[in-house]
Amino acid sequence: MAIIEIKVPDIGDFDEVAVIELLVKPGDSVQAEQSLITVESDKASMEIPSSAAGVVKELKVALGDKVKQGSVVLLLEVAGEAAVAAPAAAAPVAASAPAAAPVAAAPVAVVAAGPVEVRVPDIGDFKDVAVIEVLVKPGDSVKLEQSLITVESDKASMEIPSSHAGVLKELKVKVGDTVNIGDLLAVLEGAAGAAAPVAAPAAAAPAAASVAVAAPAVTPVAAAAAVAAAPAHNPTATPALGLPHASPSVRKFARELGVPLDEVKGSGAKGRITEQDIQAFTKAVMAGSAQTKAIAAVAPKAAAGAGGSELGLIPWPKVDFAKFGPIERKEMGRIKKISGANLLRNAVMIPAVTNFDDADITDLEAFRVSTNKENEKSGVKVTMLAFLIKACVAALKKFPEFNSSLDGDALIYKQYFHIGFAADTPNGLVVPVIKDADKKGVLQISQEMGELAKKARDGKLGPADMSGACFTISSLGGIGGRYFTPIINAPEVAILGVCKSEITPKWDGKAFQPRLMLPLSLTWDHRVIDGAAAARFNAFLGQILADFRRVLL
Ligand code: CAO
Repeated sequence: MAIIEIKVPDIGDFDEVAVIELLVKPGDSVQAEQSLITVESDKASMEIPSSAAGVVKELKVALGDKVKQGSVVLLLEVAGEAAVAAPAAAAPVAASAPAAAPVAAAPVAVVAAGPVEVRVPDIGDFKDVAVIEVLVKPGDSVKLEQSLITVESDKASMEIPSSHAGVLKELKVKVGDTVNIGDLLAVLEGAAGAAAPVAAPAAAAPAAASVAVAAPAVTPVAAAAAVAAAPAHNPTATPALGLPHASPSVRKFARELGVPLDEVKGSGAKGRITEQDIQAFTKAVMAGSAQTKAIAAVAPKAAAGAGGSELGLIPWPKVDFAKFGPIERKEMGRIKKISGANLLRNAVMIPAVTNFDDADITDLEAFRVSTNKENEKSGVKVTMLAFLIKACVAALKKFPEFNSSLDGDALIYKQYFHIGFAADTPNGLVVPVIKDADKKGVLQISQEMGELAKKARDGKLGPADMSGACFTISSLGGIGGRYFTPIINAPEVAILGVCKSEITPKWDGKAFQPRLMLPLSLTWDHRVIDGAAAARFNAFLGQILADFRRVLL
């Protein structure tokens, strides 16, 4: 047995960084490379790993301490002589995060007349890091060093800054992609007035400019920007960027449990979310009935296609598909994983029933078409969905239990009317929310929906855009189909699905008339609502859609 000092390795140009999290305590057994502490500068956070395996004897740092390269983190009791030599071997591991600093750093812009490619700079030992946030969109004016995307490994999150200033012409990555050094991120139209190049290679090879120019000119400021402005650790940036304030390991832990970080309240310094907060959140979700506990425990695993035994079910079938033909395995994107776990919980936990009905929208559609003709120049297109939102608000007012949520044995009746709408995006399903739809006109709702749907497609929706809904509408009307059984978006108690309207012959007492009929599929939570109320809700909705003047009554 021997006692060795575990020190902060080379962390690039970070001079003094604050210890913001202690991940181990005396008596803990740690593995080589296991993270010991999290440190944070104003631009980045990173975990400092152990260079050897052993048992923690004594912590030499406390929360809030400032450390730099060489500072002793803790004393570790290691087995045998071999382990004593380990500290030297630790450097490559620990150096992985800061290795990005020297190369990615240059605050030097190239004057570029034509398009300039911005590529992923040297990000050290990080391979195949996931893009978890896209911070700019085509048309944006980008400043030199402005962060373009956030990437995340299991040890660190970092923002990748732009190597040039200019107008963003094209984004080459999206949320869920994985990137490596040299990958093309964006194409910029070079801005006049950018600083002159200091390195010959940049001028010679614009495509490689971000990396080539960067290397020679390292400054501490630039290094920090390049290594990783982890917005999760910058309280002022957090709300704007919509990324929760938590370390990479905590975020990984939350992902493993299927916990939506943006719903967790941080109890750490500066509102930081800790592992304990995730545990407490999970416990709170599970605190309901025994059934709730079982399902909360199984949902994330089952969503991943594993397990099943926790509910007393037979195991998920395991098939070697390659035996039957060629296959390709692709990891599911982040949004799909998160929504999958939520959908499964909602499908399993809610005793849901779906009522089908049809609404006559012949006159409403004619009104919508003529309104759009009149408003052609305004650029705002009135959509059927906007009318549906308004009609649903009227129905929610008439049937308040549809605007409630279960809270144990009580019902919370909401006196506000925020309506979510499902939006199909390249990364999966998201549900942006029109706030206070009761106070807005159909034109304003149409305009906001257009903006939110665009934000959704660009992967730019923040938690605020997606929270607070009372009721959700899922419209497949632009695509097709007749009816479907949407899954309730808990803790809401109902969801309306609409499909493609169709001219249908309707008997008016004397003759068949061609009427435009909109198929409605209303799914409701039978713990809160009963079948008669659901039939009345649909019938009322039908009356309003048939004659929209009733909305005023
Ligand atoms: N019946 C007939 N036509 C309809 C219709 C309906 N119920 N609803 C929309 N349309 C028409 C529109 O009028 C439009 O036609 P024009 O371009 O000729 O005017 C066309 O279909 C396309 O509409 P849209 O789908 O782009 O617009 P929207 O306002 O209806 O919907 C949005 C916007 C964001 C909800 C939609 O794009 C979307 O993502 N839908 C998918 C939602 C989804 O995936 N739900 C499933 C959830 S469960 O997995």
